[in-house]
Amino acid sequence: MKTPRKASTIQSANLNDLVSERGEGGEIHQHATLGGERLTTAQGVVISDDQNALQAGSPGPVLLEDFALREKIFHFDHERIPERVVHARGYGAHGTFCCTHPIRNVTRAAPFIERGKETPVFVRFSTVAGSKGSADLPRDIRGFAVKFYTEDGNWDLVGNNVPVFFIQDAIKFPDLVHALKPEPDRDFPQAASAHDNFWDFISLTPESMHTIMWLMSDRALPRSFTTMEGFGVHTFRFVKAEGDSTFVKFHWKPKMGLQSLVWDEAVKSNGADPDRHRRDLWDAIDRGDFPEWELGVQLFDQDFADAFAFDVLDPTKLIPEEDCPVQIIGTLTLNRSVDNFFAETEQVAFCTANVIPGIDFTDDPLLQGRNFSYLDTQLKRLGGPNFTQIPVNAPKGCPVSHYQQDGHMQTAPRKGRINYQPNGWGEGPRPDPLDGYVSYKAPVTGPKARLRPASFADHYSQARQFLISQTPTEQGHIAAALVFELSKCEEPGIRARIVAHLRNIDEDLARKVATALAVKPYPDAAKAAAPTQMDLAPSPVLSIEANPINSFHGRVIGVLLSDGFDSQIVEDLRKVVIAAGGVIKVVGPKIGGARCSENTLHPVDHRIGGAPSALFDAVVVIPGEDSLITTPAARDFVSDAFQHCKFIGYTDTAKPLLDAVSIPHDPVDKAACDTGLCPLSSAGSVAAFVQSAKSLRHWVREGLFDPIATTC
Ligand code: HDE
Repeated sequence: MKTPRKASTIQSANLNDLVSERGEGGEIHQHATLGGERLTTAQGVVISDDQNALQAGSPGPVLLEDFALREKIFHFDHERIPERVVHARGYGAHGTFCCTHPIRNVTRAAPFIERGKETPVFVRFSTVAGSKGSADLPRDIRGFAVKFYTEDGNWDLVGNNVPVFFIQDAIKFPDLVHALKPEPDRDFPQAASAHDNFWDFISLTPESMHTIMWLMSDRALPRSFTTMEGFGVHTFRFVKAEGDSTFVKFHWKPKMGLQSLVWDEAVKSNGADPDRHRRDLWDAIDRGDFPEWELGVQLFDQDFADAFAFDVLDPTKLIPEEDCPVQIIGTLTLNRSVDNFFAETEQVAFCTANVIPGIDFTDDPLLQGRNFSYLDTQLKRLGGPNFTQIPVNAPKGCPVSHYQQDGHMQTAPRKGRINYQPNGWGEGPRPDPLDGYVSYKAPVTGPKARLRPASFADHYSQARQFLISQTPTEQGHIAAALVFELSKCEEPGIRARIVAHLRNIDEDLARKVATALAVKPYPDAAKAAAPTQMDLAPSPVLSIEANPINSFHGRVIGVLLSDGFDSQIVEDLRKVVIAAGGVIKVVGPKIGGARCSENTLHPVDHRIGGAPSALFDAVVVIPGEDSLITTPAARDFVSDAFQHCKFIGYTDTAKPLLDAVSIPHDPVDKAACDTGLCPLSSAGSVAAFVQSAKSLRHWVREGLFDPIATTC
């Protein structure tokens, strides 16, 4: 655990730094006091005054020769670079990958050959659709890109938080992204798939149905970066020094377990804290609670691939863990936030083609297209071919030696006369045929043609398998999400076409959606290139709810209180929550603090109204003299927590507020928490509350609300 970063304080000396004085003619001179670090131009010339432009007369025309003004504004004018065309909104951190179970028997890849070996990494999480300034919690897939700085060069595992993708061939990607992004005439909706163009494209792209099930599921509303899985998506190859190859699929598994928000909560969270995910990661690293993921691999050979029900090169398919177990091989720890967002998170340049000896590609057509795209996009975004010299992109721990030269922003020119090879000067780097990167000798046969393999034809079976692997609650969320999204489409034909696809996945789901959207007549099932396999077994690991984690680590409890509150309860709660690795945030009427029943002033983290319960994993309600029943934001706080199925701890003093919003609380003597509503009166009851709150949601309560009715 590291010592938490000290909040930066504004030194009072700095406040007095700028001195305003009257000159002889009455003019105002603003200048800095002497001492401390000196301000310079980018050329290193010390600046005497950066508050007043150089003018002829006072006031008078500003002179062209004012190089300090010209340089400052020139640089400001060029501060923006093109944002990423997808995954524009992202957040990164540094960390370490530690190998826990070496797999030398399948790969020579440097990070995986020795137990305890540490490889530095940089990770960037992102949303796909929204622009750089969009909110953190739209319904969307998340990027999970990891750059490993190995001694054999940089390896980028550029994955997502879902294991499958919308399309099977890279040539469709620009259309998919155009359809998803804001519509070109009106430039809305921002960061949302709920619009005609997206669903029109999807309704005409049956191969996307599996990923659509994931996008409509709770996976698309992660509680934080630290509670999502990551997947390499494609099948890659591990290669041994001797050249033998094993297929591999990569999985990141969060140590905090999987956790997601419900839709209404995500919407409110976006309003209350659009930076929720980045703040959560920053805060966790800042308090020394370093987020961790395990890296797992599914390893299989050609025989497995041949026998598997789907093509392992089809990126719209996953391999169920039940069919091919995930072997854990190491741990990723994020332990250092960036020093500068732009320099690191914005300029980091990932590329699927960045591989190291021991890792190779397969013929997955999407992966092949990506290998082309990423280098190309970096050239546009970063303005030249030398972006590999930017520190966050530069290899660490291995020499870089080549004859590439010149170009924009060259900062690492080769010394001397030799800039080519072979050369007879006996100088400069040479290829190493023994230890250099050798591509796996995959045989290539077949005609040159624009063909989709017949083995990619089944578009519905795994969509169905995902659906039936979800709990009834989660299935309800998928139906509600489909209804919400399609209700935002203006063209009724699009809704009907989607229902036609749903009929190939699950008749119940199709009916529910069609009924809620009044799709009439009920459409025939879409014509399928391959019939749905109805007998695929559910894969329980695909459910979030079915795989709870018995821990409160990293979770946040929001405590709603008012003056005169019972400080003993807060004290007891703090002890239990901190011992469980969680965090408490106090929400009170005034940010200046709240007085307890003993009249002591206690700190308050958020003002009521500034922090709705959507921001917390569980809540405690302990008003004092003011019952808060006439405070609308306090009423929303508890009624939202109830509707979002959160665990609610409350004291007797909270009963009027619960009554005011019709929350049927329990009598105090009832066994704690069996309805997710937990009376608090003692240290024991507080401990029982936190123990119950580990299960995060009291989903049974959702039965009181019809998610479809509330979303359409
Ligand atoms: Fe990307 N993708 N992608 N993608 N992708 C980009 O590269 C692309 C795909 C993913 O944090 C771009 O640097 C094509 C699948 C992540 O900087 C671009 C295709 C998966 C990130 C690009 C795909 C991803 C990107 C935009 C279809 C999951 C963010 C900016 C063939 C396995 C990386 C950039 C970061 C970014 C192209 C499909 C993940 C345009 C052509 C599948 C996590 O090059």
